[in-house]
Amino acid sequence: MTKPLLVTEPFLPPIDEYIELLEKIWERKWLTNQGPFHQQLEAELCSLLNVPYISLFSNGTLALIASLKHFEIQGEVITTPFSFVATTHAIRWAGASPVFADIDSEYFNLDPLQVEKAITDKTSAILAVHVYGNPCQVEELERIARKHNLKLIFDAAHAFAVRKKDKSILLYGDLSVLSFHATKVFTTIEGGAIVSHNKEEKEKIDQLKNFGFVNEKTILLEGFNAKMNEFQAAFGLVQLKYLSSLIEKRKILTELYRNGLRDIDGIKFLTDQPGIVHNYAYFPILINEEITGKSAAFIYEEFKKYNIFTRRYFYPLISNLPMYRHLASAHPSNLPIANYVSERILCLPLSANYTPSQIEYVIDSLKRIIS
Ligand code: T4K
Repeated sequence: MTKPLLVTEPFLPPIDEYIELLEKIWERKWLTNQGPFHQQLEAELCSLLNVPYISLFSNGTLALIASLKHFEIQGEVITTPFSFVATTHAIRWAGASPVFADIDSEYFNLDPLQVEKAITDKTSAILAVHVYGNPCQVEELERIARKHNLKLIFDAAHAFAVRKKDKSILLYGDLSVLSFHATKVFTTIEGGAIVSHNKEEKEKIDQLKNFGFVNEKTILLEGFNAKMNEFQAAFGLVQLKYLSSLIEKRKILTELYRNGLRDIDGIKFLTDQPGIVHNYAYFPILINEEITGKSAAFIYEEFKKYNIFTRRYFYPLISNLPMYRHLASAHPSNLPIANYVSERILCLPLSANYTPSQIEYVIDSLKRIIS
C-alpha cells in the first residue's frame, strides 16, 4: 500500500461542481454575512435533517460556546470526559464550570445514573455528547433535566443525519450542536451549526454569532464573530448532494469491519442501536489487552508500519488533562469506565474514499499485529 490510510479522510466531489458555485460568488461579490449560499444551505439542511431551525457557524466549537451563552449558563455543567477536548473547553469559555460524570460501557455516552448523582444546587445544565454518532439515552437525560430544571444541550458533532425512529436526534434536549469539520460525515471544511426549536431562539443565536447585531442600529447581546462564509456554505451545498451515497458506502465498509473482526478474541466493536438510523461516522474498537496481549498504544504505533494511521479518540481523557485534573469530579475513581475505555480505544480508518480491499488490509494488518 503506498497511500496512507487515514482515520477520517474527507470525500471530495469533482472539482467542477465547486467551480460552478465559485463563479457565482465571483459574480455576486458577496463573501460572508448571511449570503445567498449561507441561506440556501440553512434551508437545505432544515429540510434534509427534518428540523425547524438551524443556525450555521464558522466551526463547531464556537457553536458549542454560543449554545451555552444562549441560555446564559453559569455554575456547574455536567458533562462527559470521553469526548474531543472542545466539549469541555466550551464550558470554560462560556464561563461555567465542568463537572464530569462517568459513561456507560456499551456506547460510551454519559450514564444518566451518574449524571443524576452529580447534580448539586449549583448545576445549571447538562452537556452530553452522542459519541461516534451513537445517540445518548436521550429520553432519560430529558427526564432528568426536566426534573431538576436544567438545560440539556447535546454536542451532536458526530451525529449528523442520525435519527431515532423517524425523529432527528438533533431535536432532543434544548439545543443540539453540529460540527462540519473536514473530518466529519458532512463537511464545510470548517463549520458547525446549532439546531433550535423556535424562531425566537434562532434569532437570538443568529445575533450571538454576529456581534449581537439585531439590525444596523441595534446591538442587544455581547455577541462574537462566528459566521459561516459563502465559501464554506458553497462547499457544503456540493457535499450535501453526495450525503446519502456516502453514508451508504460507510455502512458497507462498517459491515466489512464487523464481519472481519467478529472472530478476533479481545477486540470489541460497537453494534447498531435498535431503532436508530446511523451515519457510520467512526469505527472504534476496544482492545482488551488481557486477551490480545497488545495494548491500544502498541497497536496504534504498529499500524503506522503498515501505513495505517489510526487515532486514539478519545485518549487522553479530558478529565486527565492538566487544566481539568484538579477538579474533584475528574478523579479516576469517579470515572472508572471512561478511564478504562480511553486506555483501550482505537478508531480505525473509515472514509467513503476507501475500498473494501483497503478495509480488508486494515483487518489483516491488525491480525498480524496481535498474532
Ligand atoms: N465536539 C466533538 C465531540 C468533536 O468531535 C469536535 C471536533 C468538536 C466538538 C469541535 O468541532 P469543530 O470546532 O472542530 O468543528 C479532529 C477535528 O479537527 C475535530 O473537528 C474533531 N472533533 C476531532 C474528533 O478530530 P484532530 O486533531 O484529530 O484532527 P487531525 O488534523 O489530526 O485529523 C484527523 C485525521 O483526519 C488525520 O488522520 C488526518 C485526516 N485529515 C484531516 C484533515 C484536517 C484529512 O485526511 N484531511 C484533512 O483535511 O481533530
